[in-house]
Amino acid sequence: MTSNDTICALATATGGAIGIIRVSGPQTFAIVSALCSLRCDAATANTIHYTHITDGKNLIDEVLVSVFRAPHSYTGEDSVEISCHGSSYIINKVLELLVRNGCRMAKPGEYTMRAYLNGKLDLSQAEAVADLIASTNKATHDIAMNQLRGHFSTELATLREQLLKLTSLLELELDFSDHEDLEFANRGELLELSKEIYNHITKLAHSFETGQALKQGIPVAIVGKTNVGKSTLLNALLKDDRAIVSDIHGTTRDTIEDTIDIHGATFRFIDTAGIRQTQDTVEQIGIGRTYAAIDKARIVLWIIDEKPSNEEANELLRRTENKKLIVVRNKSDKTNNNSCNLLNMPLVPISAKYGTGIENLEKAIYEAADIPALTDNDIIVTNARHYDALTRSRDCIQRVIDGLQMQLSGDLLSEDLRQAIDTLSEITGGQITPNEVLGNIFKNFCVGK
Ligand SMILES: Nc1nc2c(ncn2[C@@H]2O[C@H](COP(=O)(O)OP(=O)(O)O)[C@@H](O)[C@H]2O)c(=O)[nH]1
Ligand SMILES: [Mg+2]
Repeated sequence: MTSNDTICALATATGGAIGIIRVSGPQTFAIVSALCSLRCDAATANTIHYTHITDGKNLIDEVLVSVFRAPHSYTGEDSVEISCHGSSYIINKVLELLVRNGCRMAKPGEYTMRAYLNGKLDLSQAEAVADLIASTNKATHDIAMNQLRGHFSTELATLREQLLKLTSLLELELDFSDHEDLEFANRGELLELSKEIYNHITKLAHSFETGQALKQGIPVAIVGKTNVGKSTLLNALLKDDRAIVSDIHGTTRDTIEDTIDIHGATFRFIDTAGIRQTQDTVEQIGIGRTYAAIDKARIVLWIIDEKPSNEEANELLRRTENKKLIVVRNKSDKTNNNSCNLLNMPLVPISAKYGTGIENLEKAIYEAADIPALTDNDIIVTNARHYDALTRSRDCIQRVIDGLQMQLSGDLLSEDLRQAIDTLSEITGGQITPNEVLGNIFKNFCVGK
């Protein structure tokens, strides 16, 4: 599936020392050769050549031209990368000359889209390219790299094989449908296999929550009474004076958010208004936001500076029922009473003001996040499109399971099975993907990728 037009775009960010212009498509070699003395079509694949770009009269730049031949290039087409000096004048001039000689300016993600259409990558790998470029820490980098290297695709292929096996067992059952004994003998096996597939897809779908959290920063709410040192802790974690610290109760009235990396994962800390009874309406709104922050958080740091009252403890435990709760005992410089019998929970002692115990706390936060060790084979779903396809496919399998349990006939079940397979195939683009879907995927890429 080759494209007719030859495209060009700047692939590097502007303002650098060099700019790399990518050209790809059937006329690449002819067009680039028209701008310089290099005969691209005669050049060996994967070689770099020093040459001059001219507009016919004037020398524009001394450049390096890398030559890639179809199908052994990123796009699978004949391609060239021109490394020129990073001047915006030079870059625009070279692009202008390329267009004048027959190129078209590339649309966002068009190189990767061509790579996909030429079978160099599947759709989930193509999306991983964008994730890799956008990755800002080790965790998001590792996930994108795993996906780019095809680990997710392999996992999906395994699921597809299991689904096909299920289909063939069902067909076998249909073939023998006259023999009632045989039909019942197979149903147990079918049900077993269906449940296995269901659990496998569920596990993948569940990883999306972690994937989202890692992408956006795992939300951590810092809560507690007024003046226990929440804002001081936020500043200590950020190593910056982000929040106002004072000994006046109710200083923090709104939530303040910022992110930091701990052991390669991004955490989004939310400092909140201290919880207390108050007549101040603005502060009351702030306390309302504190509760909202707890709801959104995955991890809650409950800061105490003395033994909390039963009332405070019950309220907090109630509100953090399905969260990871870390009880932080602040102001350890003032007193070293670090036990808290009332809670019967382990405490992390710190002094936010003097920065002691912060590393321990960071360790506890990282552990509470329960980030799976991203070894080579771990799959974490980060893409909403993939998550959507997984849940739809799982619904189909659920119908198969229900059908099997209700002794529905095989032809009814195989319809749901087929749909489950097709839905999973959407992720890698194994089925023909409509242009509209492709357009939506690649429009978020940068130009030149
Ligand atoms: N001695 C001591 N004082 C602290 C510590 N952390 C915070 N404080 C003080 O406690 C007061 C309230 O701190 P702040 O961070 O504004 O509390 P918040 O209301 O929970 O945000 C300020 O005077 C801080 O300097 C600490 O670890 N040790
Ligand atoms: Mg505060």
